[in-house]
Amino acid sequence: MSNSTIESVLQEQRVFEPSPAFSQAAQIPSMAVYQKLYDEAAADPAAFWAKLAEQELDWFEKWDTVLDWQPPFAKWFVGGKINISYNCLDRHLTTARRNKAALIWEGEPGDSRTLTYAQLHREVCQMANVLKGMGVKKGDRVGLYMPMIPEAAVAMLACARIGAAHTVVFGGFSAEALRDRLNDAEAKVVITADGGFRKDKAMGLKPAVDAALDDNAVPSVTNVLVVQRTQQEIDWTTGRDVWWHEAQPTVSADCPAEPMDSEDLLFILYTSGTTGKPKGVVHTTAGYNLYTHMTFQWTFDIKETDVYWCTADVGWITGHSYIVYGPLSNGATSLMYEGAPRPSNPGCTWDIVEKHGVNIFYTAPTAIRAFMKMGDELPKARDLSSLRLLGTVGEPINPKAWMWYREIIGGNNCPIVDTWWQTETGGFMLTPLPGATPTKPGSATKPFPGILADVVDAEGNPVGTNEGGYLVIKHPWPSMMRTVYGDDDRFRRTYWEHIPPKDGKYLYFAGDGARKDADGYFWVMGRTDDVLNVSGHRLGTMEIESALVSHPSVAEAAVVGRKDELKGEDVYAFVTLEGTYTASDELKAELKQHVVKEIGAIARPGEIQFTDALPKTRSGKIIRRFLRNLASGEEVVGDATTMEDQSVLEKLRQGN
Ligand code: 7RM
Repeated sequence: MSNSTIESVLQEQRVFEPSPAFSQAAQIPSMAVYQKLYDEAAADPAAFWAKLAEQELDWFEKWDTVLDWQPPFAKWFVGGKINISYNCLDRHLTTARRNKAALIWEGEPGDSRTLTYAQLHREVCQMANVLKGMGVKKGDRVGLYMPMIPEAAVAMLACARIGAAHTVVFGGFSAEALRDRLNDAEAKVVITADGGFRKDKAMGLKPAVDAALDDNAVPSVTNVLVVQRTQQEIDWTTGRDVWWHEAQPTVSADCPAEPMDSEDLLFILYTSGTTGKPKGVVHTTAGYNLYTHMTFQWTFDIKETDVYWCTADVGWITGHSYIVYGPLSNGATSLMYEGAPRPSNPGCTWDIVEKHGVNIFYTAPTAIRAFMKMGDELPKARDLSSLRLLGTVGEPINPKAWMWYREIIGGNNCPIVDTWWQTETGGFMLTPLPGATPTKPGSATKPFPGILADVVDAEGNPVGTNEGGYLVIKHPWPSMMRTVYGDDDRFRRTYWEHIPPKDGKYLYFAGDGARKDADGYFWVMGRTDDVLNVSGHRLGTMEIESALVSHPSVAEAAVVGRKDELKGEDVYAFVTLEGTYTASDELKAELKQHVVKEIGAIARPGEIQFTDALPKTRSGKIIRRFLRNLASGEEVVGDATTMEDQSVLEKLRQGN
């Protein structure tokens, strides 16, 4: 991490204590209580988690072994039988929560719907029975390609109910990206919608599913279940495609939850890595249920009457863990919004907070920066006094945005929980507990109880106070990813061998750099690998390079991140062309569109620079460091003597 970044982080020195009123009412009311939990968990993690598993979840059968750790493979609650759909639904039906709102949904053109726990349970059972009717069995995989509508949550819970693993593909991904993921998972059924609304526009989803499945390109898929949302004209494949609204009335609303082994596959979620092919991150049932349950409960200090709103999309891990599973397992009310702040109504986010009296609001720094840019008048014109807790996730938050969030949205009265975690970790790893932890703007503060985190050097030795290093986790936790789907070897290489294991001790390396200050607070600095963070979305530079090179005009491509005020990082691509092609603005536009087609709009390069050659070492490795400097208009720093051809740099500087 560059010195300038560290300095900008260090500028804000203030510490914010939770108010006495907040602490008094909180589940974890003080640092003393946090420390006690932390110490207890650190001394005997298995005992700590076992106690909570017993107290907090319903089991069909208790486990024999809490943790079976054969590094780097962990199994939690071995021998136990459990179902997360049961824990999210059935067990609430015999309590006062039966008629409580489970999901409040705000649709983009002003539609609105509330599903109580009883109603959600009914829909989930029906969809589970429709899936069974299509031949979906325990152990099968089901692909989801959905807009942000209640049926997305219904579909996830329906899969979990019958023991089928879901793999949700973000609706913004292209047909090509969808096809690759469905094939890797060998999905049997795809659940989608005709389309979804986003920023006043209806966008198609079913057409992308059709394109992905064209010419039998995904031979494992036998059926497509389609939810009607936009009523767009869509193509129909008889025998394969089924309307949800036609199937729903034909099935029973009774579908007992399948008892699952603790370690049965719950879902696969694909995420970007250093190499080209996205990784299928594998999460299993019991440990994921427990960990998302506990982190949701303590970090959001959830109260029975709270309305909680997480603005993520269910296509990302944040949507899985903290729109669906964590909140519902706790019997909370989770608000789901279909769209994004839209041109015709830039204040809609705050309208929704006011309309539903939202108490807990969880969003990303990129959104906070966008809200900031829209001006203070929009939030100030609404009554936001229902808010009592704010959260952020996805990338390091700059102290300026943190302060704005606190003052303008939180009225100086709401703690902010800056939660650091990943698709791979399943749930929060570093986070304040809002009634206990004094917060520092820009720091994700301290590990959740049961998480042993540290900052180490390349050999795995702890670094000194305020020294930069690799952020690692030293002990397995219940919701850690179990493997890369179908590729144990890649799992081991990617996460556990980057820092070589010593004396049988394995360190989980997350891919982020960090430092720890004198108070033991962690400051996450961002990725140390070739992964970009664009608006809180992870993109591998290799993925985008592969997409570019698949265009006939491109000989070679190198993608780097360029600092962007709103998005955090933007995609900047250097491209060399095949001999018969010449650089032009039309070709630039075509290449950008090509990336959108191959991956999706989130990966569209902000800038493409054509060049005759890329800077390389004598052994042929692209020197990305130089390219990063060039992309952000900085002086090219560092040693250039390893370069094969010095003139390349000079040419690049001059823009060609
Ligand atoms: C939840 C999620 C993971 C990457 C991670 C970090 C970055 C996420 C924070 C953060 C600083 C945070 N999953 N990241 N949260 N960096 N502070 N609070 O985002 O798999 O999509 O991305 O996101 O680099 O490695 S993810």
